[in-house]
Amino acid sequence: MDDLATYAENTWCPGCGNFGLLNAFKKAVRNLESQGVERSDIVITAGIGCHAKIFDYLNLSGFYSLHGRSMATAQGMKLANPNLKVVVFAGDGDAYGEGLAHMVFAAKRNSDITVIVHNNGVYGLTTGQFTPTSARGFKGPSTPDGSAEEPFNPLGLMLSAGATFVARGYPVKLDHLSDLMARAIMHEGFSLVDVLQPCVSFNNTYSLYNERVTELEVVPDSFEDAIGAARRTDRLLVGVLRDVEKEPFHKGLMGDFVPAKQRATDSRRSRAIATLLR
Ligand SMILES: Cc1ncc(C[n+]2csc(CCOP(=O)(O)OP(=O)(O)O)c2C)c(N)n1
Ligand code: SF4
Ligand SMILES: [Mg+2]
Repeated sequence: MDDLATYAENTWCPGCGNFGLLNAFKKAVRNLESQGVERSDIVITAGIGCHAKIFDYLNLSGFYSLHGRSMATAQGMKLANPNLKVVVFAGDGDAYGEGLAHMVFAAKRNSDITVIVHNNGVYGLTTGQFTPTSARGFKGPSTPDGSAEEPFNPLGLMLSAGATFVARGYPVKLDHLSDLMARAIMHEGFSLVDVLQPCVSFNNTYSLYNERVTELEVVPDSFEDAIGAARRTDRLLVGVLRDVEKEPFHKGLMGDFVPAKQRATDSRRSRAIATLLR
């Protein structure tokens, strides 16, 4: 029996890359449990989009967020209870478009959250508009003559923003992706797993990815080498591009304080609210 499954009917298109991503994540959860992580300490959030339906398909605690606000929600969850492992499922439109500033600042402050981006290069749920990672020339309802813009490189961007763990995965390499997810969740600090997720209905990239996706053998030695690896286009390198230690945001802000457990008294909270409203 799959005790991570829910009663929700799966409405992803047959063949969607999200299926592999979901199975890789379930495997990662079981891997973490074998390392002593309690399932109840893994909490999830999501934006709005095809990617976000994963929230309904996972029997885990969490909070369904808004398009472009999943990162802000996750940071709030972490600050309220730093003992939790907080995982965000984001779309490329969600994370790299509408919510980009939230993600850049989460990386800058090394917020201890794990962001898994279902990067399908398209607004899937709203039927095919282009996103910041759509290829130049991409045709859809909002770009009928083909997008005239170059896509940006999310890994290069997030490395520059200060992300302490950056990885890229591919659902067809399910075990490899699952290991990346588990490593990202165990990393203390901001972690990004950008998933090359084919959308069979509006951006079918399976052939391109099957031809170009190549596993990185080792983590690049330096920041510059990581950027170089992220930018390669002849090969799409999957694996960990960056993994460095740095104090996470909540530790610098609150030390070992856990607001969810050490709640302030009613009178102290009333005073704090009164000060805020003054
Ligand atoms: C604040 C807000 N802006 C826009 C929308 C409309 N909207 C819902 S899903 C979506 C696109 C989602 O694209 P992406 O984040 O890439 O997810 P995908 O469906 O591709 O997984 C948009 C524009 C919304 N629901 N809320
Ligand atoms: S529209 Fe694309 S991303 Fe959405 S379920 Fe279908 S194949 Fe997957
Ligand atoms: Mg998308």
